Order: sequence, then C-alpha cells, then structure tokens
Amino acid sequence: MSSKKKSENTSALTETKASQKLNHISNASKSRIREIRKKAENIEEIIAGLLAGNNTQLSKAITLTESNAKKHDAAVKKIIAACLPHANKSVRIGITGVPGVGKSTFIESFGNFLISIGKKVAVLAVDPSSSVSGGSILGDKTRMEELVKSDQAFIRPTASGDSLGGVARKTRESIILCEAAGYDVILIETVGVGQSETAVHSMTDFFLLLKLAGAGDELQGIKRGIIEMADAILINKADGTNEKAAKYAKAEFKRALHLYPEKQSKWNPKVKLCSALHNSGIEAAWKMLSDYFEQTKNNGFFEENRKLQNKYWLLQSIDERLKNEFYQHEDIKKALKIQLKKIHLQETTPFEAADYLLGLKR
Ligand SMILES: Nc1nc2c(ncn2[C@@H]2O[C@H](COP(=O)(O)OP(=O)(O)OP(=O)(O)O)[C@@H](O)[C@H]2O)c(=O)[nH]1
Ligand SMILES: [Mg+2]
Repeated sequence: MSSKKKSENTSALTETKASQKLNHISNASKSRIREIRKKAENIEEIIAGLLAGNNTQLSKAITLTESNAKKHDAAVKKIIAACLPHANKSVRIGITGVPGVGKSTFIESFGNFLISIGKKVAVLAVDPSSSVSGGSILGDKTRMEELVKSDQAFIRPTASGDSLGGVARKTRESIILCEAAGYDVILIETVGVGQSETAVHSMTDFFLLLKLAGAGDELQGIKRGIIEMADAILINKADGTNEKAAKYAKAEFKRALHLYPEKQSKWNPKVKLCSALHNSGIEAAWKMLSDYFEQTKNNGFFEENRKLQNKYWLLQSIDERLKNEFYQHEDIKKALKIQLKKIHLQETTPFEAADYLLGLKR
C-alpha cells in the first residue's frame, strides 16, 4: 500500500502527468500533422493520377485551380509546377461563333473524328456571361453525347468567376493541366459576341470562326475584329437547301478576306464549308489545321506566338492580381464607397478620388 502511495508521489507520477500533458498537445498536433499529411497525399495523388491521364484527378486539379480560396494557393502552385514540364505538347484551337451557329455540334463531330484518328481531346470554354449568370457555355452537353462518353475526351464547362480576366486565367491553367494529362488537342469554345474572343485568341494557336450562310455580319453579331483574328472561317450548316447559299457565302468571304493585311504567321486564312450535323467537311477541316501547324512550326511562328502569349499572360496576371488585391482590401472597399458618394454629391472629382484611394496604405 505504502509503496504504491510512495510511487504515486514519486517523480514517476510527475512524469506521467507531464507525459499526459505532452500527449494532450501531441494529440492536437498529431491530428494537425495527419491533416497536413493527408492534404499532401491528396495533392500527390492528384498529380500522379493526372499525369497518368486519370480524368477524375484532372477534374479535381481543375476544381482546385478554379477555387479563389487562399487556402488552396499552395496546392495549386504545386500542381501547376508539377504539370508544367509535361505541358505545351498540344495544339490549342479556339472556336467561336454566335449562339446557334453549331459550335457544340461541331465540337461533337470534330472531337469524335479526332479521337478516331488517335487523338485525345479536351474541350474548355471561356464565357464571360456565365460569370454573371452562373450558367455555363457547355451546359448543352446533350449536343456532345458521344464525346461525353469517350474516355479519350475531357469536357469541362466554363469556369465561373467575377471577371473575364479571372475566367480566362483559370482556362489557361486548365490548358496546362489538360496537356499534362496527355490531351493533345485542346478545343476552347467561346461565344462570338464580346471581349472573350480576344482572350481565347491569346491562348490558342489557331482561331476558328464558325459562320452561317445568308446572314449579314450585323445579324450574326460578329465584329470585324473577330474576322481579322480568324485563321479560318468555317461556314456551318452547308447542307440540304442551305448548301447553295453556303457556297455563295464562301466565295464572298474569300473575297472579303483578301482585303485584310497579311498575318504575322504568313498563313492565308481559309474559308471552308462544313455540316457539323452530317459530319461533312470535318476531316477537311482537320487537314487544313494540320497544314497550318506544319507551316507555322516550320516558319517558327508557332513557337514565337506561344512565347508572345506567355509574355502577354504575365502582364495580364499582374494586372489581375493588382486589381484583386486593391478592390478586395477591406479599407479600400469602405473608402471607395465614401468616394463614390462624394462624387455623387460633387464634393470631389474622379481624379482626386482615384489619387486618394490609390494613396491609401494597404
Ligand atoms: N442543318 C444543320 N443544323 C445544324 C448543324 N450544326 C448544328 N445544327 C443545329 O443548330 C442548332 C444549334 O446548334 P448548337 O451546336 O447547339 O449551336 P451552338 O453554337 O453551340 O449554340 P450555343 O451553345 O447556344 O452558342 C441545333 O439545333 C443543331 O442541331 C449543321 O451542320 N446543319
Ligand atoms: Mg453550344
């Protein structure tokens, strides 16, 4: 008895207490360590899976890059860094055209053709309107029935975001991830009515404009600048009773394209017919694209253009970051509200207010 009592009072007891205390601390940190390890394992798993061409892991990686949460920053950097050495080995094709021209139908037909010749096809999108509506340009996967089912295809709806810049950045990162996952043809869709074409043009090697016969440019909502960016105009729905009008439109566009200055790529933009619905002109479209890639890889433009695009995206990223850091700062948010009110009351000028806001310590 006494010996037990004695032992309870010895340093051994103190030690037990101490170790209990330590245990308590180490339990908390243990779970923290476990959490960190789990996250690290998850990231490793995502990277390994993605590089092995696993679509589920690719999706997870894209979801992480699309997240605006600061806590994902480190993971995203790690994933991108792991993917970069495996990226760049693809052709990136921008596809634009007004709603209803047949973009989704074309991507289904073209994508399936590409898979039939052994390619892996990723479909991404840039759609600024979906950032507002929360909707998605590729919501109509019903038009891509076959492609959706193929394990050689990866279809990702447009990223949502609060600005075109944000959405475009996410799409650019997705391109890198898709390439690292082994996708060798990247199709990037956008609706041909706004600023998003410029963004898509600046992240692709080839810019394809889908058009309809018989509708004027005003009617199709296509801006002159978009025609200037196009490496090819594909007149879709050249089938049935529409075929004659399509042939006529082709001649018209060919004439019109002569009026544009020579492209830096030295490529002469082509005008072709196709019927996405009936799979005609699809193989010819790929042949034309292959010719383009061959020509621009031989004359150095392909490589040069990607470098230029990277420089452009560096500046874009800085712009984007600076703007976000500014507008998301709590003090700025409050001060901006006050300055807007002051402008309304004509108590300050926009320039004065801007000077003041930009001069605030953040
Ligand atoms: N006749 C004919 N109809 C086509 C062709 N391609 C597409 N269509 C039809 O045109 C309609 C619109 O096609 P989509 O592929 O959804 O067009 P979209 O450009 O993706 O449209 P948005 O997603 O709204 O921008 C559908 O009813 C298609 O079946 C074609 O080559 N010929
Ligand atoms: Mg569509």
